[in-house]
Amino acid sequence: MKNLTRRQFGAGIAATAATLALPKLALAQLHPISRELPQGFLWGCATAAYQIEGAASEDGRGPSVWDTFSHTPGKTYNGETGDVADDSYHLYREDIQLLKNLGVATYRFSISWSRIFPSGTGQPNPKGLDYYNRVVDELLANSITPYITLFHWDLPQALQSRVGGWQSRDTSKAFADYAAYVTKRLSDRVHHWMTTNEFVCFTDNGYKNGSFAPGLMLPPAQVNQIRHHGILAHGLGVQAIRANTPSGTQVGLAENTNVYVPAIETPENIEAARKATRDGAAPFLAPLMEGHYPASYLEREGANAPKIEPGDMEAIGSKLDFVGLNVYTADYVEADSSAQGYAILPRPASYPHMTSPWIEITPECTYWTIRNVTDLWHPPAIFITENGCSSDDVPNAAGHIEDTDRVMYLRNHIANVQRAAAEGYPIKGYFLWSLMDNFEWADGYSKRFGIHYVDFKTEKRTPKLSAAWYRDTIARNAVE
Ligand code: PNW
Repeated sequence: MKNLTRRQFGAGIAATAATLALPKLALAQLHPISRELPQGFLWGCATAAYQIEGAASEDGRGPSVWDTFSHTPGKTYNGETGDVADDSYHLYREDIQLLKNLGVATYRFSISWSRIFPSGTGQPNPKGLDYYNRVVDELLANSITPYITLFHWDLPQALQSRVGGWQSRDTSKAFADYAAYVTKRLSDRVHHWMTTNEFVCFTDNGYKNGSFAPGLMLPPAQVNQIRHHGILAHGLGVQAIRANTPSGTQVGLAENTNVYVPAIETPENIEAARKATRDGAAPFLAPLMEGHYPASYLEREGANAPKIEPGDMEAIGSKLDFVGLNVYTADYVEADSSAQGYAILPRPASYPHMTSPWIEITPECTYWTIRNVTDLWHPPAIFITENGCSSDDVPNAAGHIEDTDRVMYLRNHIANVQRAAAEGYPIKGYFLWSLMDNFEWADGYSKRFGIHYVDFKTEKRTPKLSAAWYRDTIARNAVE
């Protein structure tokens, strides 16, 4: 048989299929679709300081709002706290070996502000920085690139007590000082920085519905001002990082902007998903990318709209090197004739979710968040800075954890990341949440998100089936 090019072979199959009226599925099987990610795609895992470190009052660390909140009766599942968590403060070398065994190129972790500045501002605590120096050096010795988040919700309690935390713009300024201090000292070795993680979780959840620290329930005008101080901290933080690091340092953030998937991929619904994405991002990602709040947001909020000072929007709109997107779930939308131009579809009662009820299974979310954000704002690079799920992991008699539901979740989400890459969207890497089970905020230790099982009595780490699956995926640089 003569050698055929791929195209000739495909054409031949198509002709045969037409003659024999093969069902479409069989044709797809004969046409294997490439599942590869681009060369140099960055695979990683993510964690956050308060969720893994423990050592809550060691080496001069000051308390954060999460220490106070978790120690307040009734705020977290079973009153659980991050006092010990995964004890990664002491076991970080072991944790870096877990990363090494997976074959990841990068590790996203966060710095505890109150280890560096125990009272939020003022006198730094050198022992705090020493810990992160050790972590960075150990990562680099293992050829793993650090991606550091400066603020993953653990605001120094001193700032909450002194100025009301995010109620005051003093906190935004204090964040910039902290960012300057840390990046100046680590940027000889660390070239990728994220300012903040998930605005809505430390503003609305902390000060509007009270489900997260500091557990307040304030009226809308105050909440909008708090949101403004959150994005202002990011903006002042970007300026501070740029002023204190060598050129070439990459600055971005990690944001869980709402994700909208067109229910059917028609041009109208695709446009609807884009509009919904901008509206959903109105208090946070939209002003960062556009340098101003969307007019519709300011109109809707009216007298409750945030008070903006000169220079705020310039800082907030600082150019970023990348946008990190944390993505777990999405809503489906359709175009309609309403003023906003779309409807968010209600979910049928039968809609499936992972063990955390808020993670409704929507694997298309990774593709659509990358596409919507790119089409709206064209950032130079995008990372998925978090994606993963909880699972009711129970070791079997042999001690194995067969978390097939997590493998299903990851396979489908990463396939959608691959789709975005194949279509040319600027998706550069993927950080799985999370490296290991950890303190899941208000859910305490009741929800496990790790691909390594942690026995919280002994601190023993055990790779789950999903860790083996992820290692295999990374080795192939493809999703199967
Ligand atoms: C993210 N929700 O938080 C955080 O960045 C992580 O620290 C966290 O462990 C992870 O996702 C898993 O929860 C979220 O209820 C927590 O919509 C809750 C929600 C979203 C994100």
